Amino acid sequence: MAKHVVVGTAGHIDHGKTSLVKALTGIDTDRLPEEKARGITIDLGFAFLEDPPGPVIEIVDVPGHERFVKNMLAGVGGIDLAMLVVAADEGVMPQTREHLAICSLLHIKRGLVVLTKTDLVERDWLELVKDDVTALVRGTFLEGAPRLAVSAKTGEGLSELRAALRTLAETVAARGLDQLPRLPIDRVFTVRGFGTVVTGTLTAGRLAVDDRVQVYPKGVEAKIRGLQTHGHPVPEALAGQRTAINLQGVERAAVERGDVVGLAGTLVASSLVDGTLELLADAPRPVRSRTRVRFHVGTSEIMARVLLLDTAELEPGQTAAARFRLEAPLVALPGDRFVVRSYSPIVTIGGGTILDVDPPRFKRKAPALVAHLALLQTGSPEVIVEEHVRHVGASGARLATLLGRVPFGPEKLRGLLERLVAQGRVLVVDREWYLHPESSARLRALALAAMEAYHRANPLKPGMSREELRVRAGGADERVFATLLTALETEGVVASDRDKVRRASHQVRLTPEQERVVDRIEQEFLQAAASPPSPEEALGRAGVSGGDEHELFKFLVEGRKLVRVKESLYFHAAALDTIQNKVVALLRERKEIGPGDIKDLLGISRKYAIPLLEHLDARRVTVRTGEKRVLRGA
Ligand SMILES: Nc1nc2c(ncn2[C@@H]2O[C@H](COP(=O)(O)OP(=O)(O)O)[C@@H](O)[C@H]2O)c(=O)[nH]1
Ligand SMILES: [Mg+2]
Repeated sequence: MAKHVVVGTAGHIDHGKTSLVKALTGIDTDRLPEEKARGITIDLGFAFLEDPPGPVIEIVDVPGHERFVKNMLAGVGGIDLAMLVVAADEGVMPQTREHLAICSLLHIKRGLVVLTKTDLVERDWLELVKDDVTALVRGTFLEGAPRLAVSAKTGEGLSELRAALRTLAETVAARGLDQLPRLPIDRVFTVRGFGTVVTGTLTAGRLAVDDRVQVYPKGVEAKIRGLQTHGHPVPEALAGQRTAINLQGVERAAVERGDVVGLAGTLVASSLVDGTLELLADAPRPVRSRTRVRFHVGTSEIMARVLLLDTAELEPGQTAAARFRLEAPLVALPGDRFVVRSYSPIVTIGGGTILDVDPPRFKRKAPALVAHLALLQTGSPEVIVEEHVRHVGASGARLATLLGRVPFGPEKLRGLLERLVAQGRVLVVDREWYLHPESSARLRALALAAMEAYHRANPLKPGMSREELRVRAGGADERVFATLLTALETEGVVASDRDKVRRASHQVRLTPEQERVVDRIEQEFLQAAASPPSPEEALGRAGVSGGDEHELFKFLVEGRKLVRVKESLYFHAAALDTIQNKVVALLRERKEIGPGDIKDLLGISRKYAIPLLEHLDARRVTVRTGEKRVLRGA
């Protein structure tokens, strides 16, 4: 497939951008009736140049009017090359500077400068304007870039411009496909018979027909019914292509410019993002914390308050760590560049790089936050991933969750996690689920402390329930907690018995007096066999008062010496086994028995006979048929 390169125009109003695009491509990008009537560009326009086998050059024509810089920003977010247009008769003007600053802030790497309307000026004048432009682009990404003089009216210089664009387009590196696909929406419309269509530049990854997608930040779910790139239906769109998506299952009204199409369940909508803030050297005034700004990322514009993290005031030309509290949710990924404009007057004052889209909610802990951001900004890819796993804490992080928070695609992230696991810097909870060793150590300390506290408070209990321990250890995720317990058992630190766990070193120790009481109670039940005493009676005969809530009675039940058959009715475990054997033997002989047979067999009253039969039913030894019992499975 031919390479696609997106070129964005930039420059002051009336400098001939739209005329130039039309002269180059034959396409009039001013489509709106109002644009036609007023002769100015209000919103974005789209055109393309196809010259096989050369790259397909897609052009986004932006408005130059200062009132529509917002639309210009939505258009240049995804471009590869900037074409800065300066009218030879007017020279450098305010939006020439502002658009250049915006392209620089967005880290657009390459482009060219076009001096238009050369038919209107003399040679000498053109030379003066060229000098101005040289001074303007000095120190920017356009320093040393190709510079062409053209006239859209006479056609002079157009073929040279086409050739220059083509040469430049050849140098644009293909975008990475190992990234979460994202398409910041710049237009939404309906096509009769097809429904909702959105367009934008696919900034990363690939999207295919039938993909399940979501429109973020609202999370509206949809399926891709069709895809087009510059007018042709395609089965798949790749990073860098201007793409139209026909969305199935979405109302036109549910989607707007600024929203982002991504695969279902991949992106994060956040009202808080952290990053760097670079104030332009010619920003009109310093920025203080709580300053209200317009935050532009992708095709969206969202109001936000700046919180400076390591300085009280940011001077023009300086850079600082900043948190942005957004007035509506934003969808971005770390590494995205953004532009900031002042609330009033509306001028571009700076921009920066997003470092964290799901930042820790630290309060008054700016130094820790600044250190965290410094790691995300300058750390190696491994350090960045480790830092994110550290920050999710005891719940651990799943690969799918991490993907929406790191500047790496799925393949790269998998590789990084594998390396971190091999180095012991990240632990595995389960498939594609990770935990930081610090979180594991913290959870381990909490769990051991909770167990010790429990043993101190309940010296006669052999152990505590796993669930109670999990809750007392801070309510860690069940899977994370189970992994920890397994590790502790393997190490021999913790022992478990069915759903009860204890410190391996824990032993129930009775005083001589307690031992005497326990022995006596046990003897009472053993001797009484099939006609056991009530708990109160047994305790009374051992010289203590109380019922089955007494700690020594519970000790016998938990130690499974005594078995509860129904409320207030306990049997000694050995006695129950004997009873069961006798009943089974009788059933083998008679095939079926009733309560009367049990009474005779064991010499007991109905008070015991009925609960015992029900207990044997519950133990799945017998089955009831009418008033009779038969052996289960017989
Ligand atoms: N003489 C001359 N006029 C031009 C040329 N290019 C554009 N214009 C005129 O300049 C005005 C503004 O052009 P337009 O393309 O709308 O500028 P934009 O606002 O930068 O898009 C229009 O009246 C055009 O006809 C040119 O190369 N020569
Ligand atoms: Mg225009």
